[in-house]
Amino acid sequence: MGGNRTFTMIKPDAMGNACAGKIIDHIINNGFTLKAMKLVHLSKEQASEFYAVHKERPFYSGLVDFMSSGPIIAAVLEGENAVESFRTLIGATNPEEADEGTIRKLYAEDIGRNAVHGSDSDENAGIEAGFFFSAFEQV
Ligand code: IDP
Ligand code: MG
Repeated sequence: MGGNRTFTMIKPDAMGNACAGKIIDHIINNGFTLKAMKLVHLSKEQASEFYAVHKERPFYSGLVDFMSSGPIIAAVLEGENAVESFRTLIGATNPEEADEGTIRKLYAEDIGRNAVHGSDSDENAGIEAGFFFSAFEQV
């Protein structure tokens, strides 16, 4: 079983659709606790750095443009087996393939504008949380 922390972002599409509050409710109602939270507008440089692992992928420049197009909410979440259980809660990357009731099924527009980010490993959860929050900002 994995660790008890993961990292999420509410992406610009969900912020612009007034869905951020509903998504935060959904996360908390499914047993996660907020350990840090911040509203930020990433620069293109910051979004490029955050998603650098995808820089060879054809969707990279569109992803960077999208993620720097408006504010996001970044948050650290605590919950049992957090990385895996949060990815189950958000659903598949492509909302057309996401299970009913998942956050992406409910709120995402398409594979590019897919409402939320969820870390894919304990290691990346720590790295991604550190991108936005210092240790003392995480309760
Ligand atoms: P994940 O967010 O479900 O972990 P990743 O494969 O890590 O998915 O991709 C990171 C983000 O890049 C996705 O959430 C999505 O916003 C975007 N993305 C991934 N694949 C595509 C694609 O084929 N077209 C457009 N955007 C994509
Ligand atoms: Mg990913």
